[in-house]
Order: sequence, then structure tokens, then C-alpha cells
Amino acid sequence: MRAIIIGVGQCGTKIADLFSLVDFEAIAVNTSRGDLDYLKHIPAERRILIGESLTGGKGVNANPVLGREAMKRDLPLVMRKVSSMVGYEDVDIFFLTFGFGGGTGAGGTPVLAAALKEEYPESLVVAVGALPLKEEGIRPTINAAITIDKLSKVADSIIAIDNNKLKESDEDIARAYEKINYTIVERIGSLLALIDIPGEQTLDASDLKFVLKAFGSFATVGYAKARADQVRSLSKLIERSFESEGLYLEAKVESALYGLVAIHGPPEVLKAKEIFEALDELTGRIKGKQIFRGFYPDSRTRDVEVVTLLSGIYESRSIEEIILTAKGYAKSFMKAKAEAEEKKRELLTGLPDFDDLYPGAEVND
Ligand SMILES: Nc1nc2c(ncn2[C@@H]2O[C@H](COP(=O)(O)OP(=O)(O)OP(=O)(O)O)[C@@H](O)[C@H]2O)c(=O)[nH]1
Ligand SMILES: [Mg+2]
Repeated sequence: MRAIIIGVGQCGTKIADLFSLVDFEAIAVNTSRGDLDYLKHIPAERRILIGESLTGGKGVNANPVLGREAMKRDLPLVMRKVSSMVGYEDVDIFFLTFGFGGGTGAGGTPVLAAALKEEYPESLVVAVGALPLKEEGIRPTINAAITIDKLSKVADSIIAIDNNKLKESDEDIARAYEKINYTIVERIGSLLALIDIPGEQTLDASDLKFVLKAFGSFATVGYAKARADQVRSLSKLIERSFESEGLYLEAKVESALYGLVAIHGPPEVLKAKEIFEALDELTGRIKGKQIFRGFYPDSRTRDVEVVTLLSGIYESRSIEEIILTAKGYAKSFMKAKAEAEEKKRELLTGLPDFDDLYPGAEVND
């Protein structure tokens, strides 16, 4: 299983940088030179500054139109770097990490996703984006809604992470982001780490690709972990990974098409009967009636860890709120704009030009 992580914009490159820390192949793309310099783990030759002629290396200040232009202008540069990294070995999945609310990530990611789909038709392109916090205000919400629309047309799946859901209430934002980023990398990293490794019943790259090839709908990762000596019911732990507090976003499990569950823990705890009970129940709940499963007994660990992936989701409160807020705002904005234009026309119609009032003052040139 080969995955390449490409971070776009500040949020995206910070997440990609953490993936690099845990040994994934990662590239960072940004319009801000300062933010690229700030990364710790991605080697310098894999950090790409885009849109320098547009912004002078200073970012796009949450303007996705500039983010899109920057990516378009320097797409050949980015694609050359990707190609040299890919080499001769196929890539199963490109994960594009970004923040939905800014300018570089929101504007640039859909452009890059489309280019990757065209250049690597056999590989999946999965967008992994953080949804803005409510307290960030209206503009990030609009950027998010429009980017969701664009990605839904090019990406195979969108793993949307609701920052609101993962943030614990009384934290300052920088600390909260840092923790959320770790959570994202821990979960997706654990899932990818269990693909193609030996186990009782294993998951391979084609299972993961099957689940994530879901026509640009949403996917979410669920997680539950406990010390093995404290697990009284394994099926409860598995179920917990599907419950609201385990998931990345407020989503209706019943609307999911496919699922994938990977369970890792000491052999004496991974009891087939309990696992099948829990998974049968969950298989019945989701639309596609199919859950891929992997069991990884490991006598070296004292924890039981369940990572689940649900895909093909189309009912999510987190997403609906963003789209409806953006639509409402767009409507009132367009109305206000039309009113202002009308008012301007009304007010200014009937004014003469200078020449009407200053006769005989024509200038010969
Ligand atoms: N989870 C998480 N979300 C973040 C982080 N940083 C920013 N965000 C979110 O991402 C959005 C901003 O995206 P950024 O990545 O900062 O913006 P950008 O893509 O660099 O674009 P510009 O700064 O406008 O050039 C905000 O709305 C935040 O919700 C982070 O480290 N972690
Ligand atoms: Mg930025």
C-alpha cells in the first residue's frame, strides 16, 4: 500500500508535516514562504512555494480566488515534484490535506485534485480537510461550502474533519489545532499502517480503495481505544468507534455506503464471536451492507485499538450547517449588492457631464 500525502496551505502542510514525522511520504505546497520555513519534518526539497509572482510569497489572506490562481500558475512545478517522488512505483492513494476555510488550501486543492486524477487515473485522490470553527465567522464558512462543492466533483472521497467537534471547549485555538492535527494523523496513520500487514484476517490496498472510491461523497474515520485489561466487552468498544464522539464529523452512520473496521490488540482479547456480533449489527445499519474487516492480534501490545472508516456518507449535520449558512449568506449578499446597484443608478441618473456645465472649455490635444 503506497500513499502520498500532499499538504496545501498552512493547515494542510502542518498536517502533512506530522505525517512525514511518522514516516509517510509527504509534500508541502503553500503560497507563504514563512509558513513553509516553519515546517519541521518535510525535507526542504519537498516544500514548494506557489504563486510567488502573484503574492510575493506572503500567502493569499484567505482569498480562494488567489489560491486557485497560484495553484494554476505553478501546477507544472507541483506536478513535476509529485512525478519525481512517484517514480516507477504505483501510488494507491494521494491524500490532500488542507483547511477548508483559508485561501491557499481551499482555492488550490480542487485544482491539484483534478490534475492528479488526470495524470494518475489508477490512483485515488482523497481530500482530507479541516472544517472551520464556528467562531471564525462567515468567510471561512463560505470558502468551505464552495470548496466542498468543487471537491465533490473531482475527489474520490472527502474526509472532512470538523474542528468544532474535536476542539475541547476551554482551549486556545493554536493548542486546539495542534491537538486536532495529531488526532487526524494518529487515526489515518493507524488505519494505513494496518493495510497490507500480516494478521488474522487482513485488509489490503484494494479493500481500502474500494471503500474510498465513493463519487466525491464524505467519509469519516472513527476511533476507540482502551487498555486491554479494562475491556469488558469488545463489541461495545467496536460500537463506540462508530458513535458520534468517535467520529470526525457529525454524520449519520445509517447513510454510509461502506465501512471498514480494523482491530488491533492482544490475541486473548480479540474474540471472534464478539467481533462478528458487533460487525454484523453494524453491517445491517449501513446502506451498502458491507463492512471490510481486519483483525490484528499482537501479543506485544496492551491496548485494544479500533479504527473504522465509513464512506459514501451524504447526511452530515456538520456539512449541512456549513452549506446552509453559506447559501443564506450568498443570497442576502447578492440581494444587498443588487439593491446597492439599483440605489446607485437611481441616485446618479440625470447628472450632467462636466462638458454640459463648462461650455467652450474644450482642450485641444
Ligand atoms: N485542524 C486544523 N485546522 C486548521 C489549522 N490551521 C488552520 N486551520 C483551519 O484552516 C482554515 C485556514 O486555513 P489555512 O490553512 O490557515 O489557510 P491557507 O490555506 O494557508 O490560506 P491563506 O492563509 O489564506 O493563504 C481555518 O479556517 C481553520 O479552521 C490547523 O493547524 N489544524
Ligand atoms: Mg496561510
